Amino acid sequence: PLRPVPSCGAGPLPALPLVGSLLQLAGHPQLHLRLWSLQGRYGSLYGLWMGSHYVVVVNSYQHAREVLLKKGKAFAGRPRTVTTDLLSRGGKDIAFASYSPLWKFQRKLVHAALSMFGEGSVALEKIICQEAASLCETLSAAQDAALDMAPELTRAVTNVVCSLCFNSSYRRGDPEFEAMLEYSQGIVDTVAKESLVDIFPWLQIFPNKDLALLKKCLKVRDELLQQKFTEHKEAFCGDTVRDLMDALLQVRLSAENNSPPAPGLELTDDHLLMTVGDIFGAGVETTTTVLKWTVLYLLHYPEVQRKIQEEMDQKIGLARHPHLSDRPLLPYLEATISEVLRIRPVSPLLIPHVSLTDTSIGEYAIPKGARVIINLWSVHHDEKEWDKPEEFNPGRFLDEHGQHIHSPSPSYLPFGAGIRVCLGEVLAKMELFLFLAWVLQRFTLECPPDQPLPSLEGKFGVVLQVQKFRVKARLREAWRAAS
Ligand code: HEM
Ligand code: PLO
Repeated sequence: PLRPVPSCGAGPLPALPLVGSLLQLAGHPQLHLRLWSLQGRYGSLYGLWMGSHYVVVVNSYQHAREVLLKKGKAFAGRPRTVTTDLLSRGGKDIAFASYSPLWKFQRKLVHAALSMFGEGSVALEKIICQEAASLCETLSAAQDAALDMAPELTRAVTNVVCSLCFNSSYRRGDPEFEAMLEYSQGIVDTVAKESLVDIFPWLQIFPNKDLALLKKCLKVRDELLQQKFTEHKEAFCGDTVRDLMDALLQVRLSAENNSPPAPGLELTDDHLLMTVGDIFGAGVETTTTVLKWTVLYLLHYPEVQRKIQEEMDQKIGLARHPHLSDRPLLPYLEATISEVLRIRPVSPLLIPHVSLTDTSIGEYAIPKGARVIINLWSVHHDEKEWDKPEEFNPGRFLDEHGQHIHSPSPSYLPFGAGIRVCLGEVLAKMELFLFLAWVLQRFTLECPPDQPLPSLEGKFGVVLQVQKFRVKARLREAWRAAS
């Protein structure tokens, strides 16, 4: 039923159009598509009630920019939900923690650590290339078989974040890695099952099998994190900082040696563990998902794959491996990655934001405490902004000479923007570029014969997942001849 919008001190602004009944969302597994299609009836900005929560849905980039950039601080909160509270021990991480001085401090620390170990560091490039080489070896060994690439892609990506977070890596078949694969899938399947908005808050009262699975998976994750933490504490001497965990330990040590931290600024063990857990979880699930989507699109669009390979043959050749410094030489590959991030955004509703004060979006009043969903799917599929948005066309990101990449529309925010912008953008782009360049230099990826092309429909959840599919990785003739 219709309910009034909560009163708001933002002045004489009109209240938003209100979606009359939640039934309009029911039974639709793809929440982003449902919220997208409701625009037809309610306009691009509308409100709805989910249980006791007033939720505002933003479907246009003008409003998205207003929320994320222009009024970023007013909208920098996060909602608390049953599942994310379990995942983050009540918001002691970064992604699911609401705005606070401690959250700001955690972000700053991670940002500094990522700049130190990651972004642009020769050591990190070496690690990514090592993993890419190992991935190529596995593909070679599986020559012509119909292979599920997912576990190998995940292992490659996991080893990169593992080395950043814990200075360690996994071999094939490592039981700890297998356990991690299983728990992480369980978490992805259950966290925010009905979207991060927790449409069904009664989950708390009636624990069901999803909640039980989430708790079981978190137990395994927590044991793993705790073990890494203990090992690091024992080995840490304060001089050498090997990884993110050491960096956080060092901050705490120097805080202990100086004056006690200001109230509310104390980094507890929980904060430390949840922060690393976030980077590890985000680092693995997001980048792997994009790699899977890219491979899937290359199966559907062999001409795009051919063009990437032609560009590589011309600019790099086959006598050496691709380097990070080759990025400006391979605009078509970069454009392909950009197009995948547009057409299948990893996080189609971002993570919900919360207004921290009475404020406004466009000409509408937004009360303090409203949950704000930015529908990135709508922003990336807006017909007013994109020519044939349903079409996969990397060329749209290239200038007329095909030499430089640029976005043809400002309606493009794959990593969000503003105060809550993704912390891993630089790292993710390094990995995507290098892994894809290495694989496509050597292999042509094809749909196994006699099998239909796998579906391009995603499965909505905390990330937009790809359904399982198999690939034939054929060693390129040119590569065979050259080596
Ligand atoms: C948040 C996208 C990779 C760490 C986000 C958000 C998006 C996003 C859309 C939410 C922004 C918002 O709520 O306004 C992506 C995409 C990735 C990627 C498309 C890969 C292509 C990574 C990686 C890491 C990472 C590799 C870790 C190193 C985070 C963290 C947040 C976040 C910690 C929470 C930030 C906050 O709430 O303050 N990401 N991400 N992401 N991402 Fe990423
Ligand atoms: C993925 C499963 C892991 O086991 C735990 C985890 C931690 C951080 C989450 C990530 C999951 C999913 C993707 C998220 C990330 C924080 C930021 C990122 C939500 C649940 C995005 C894309 O917003």
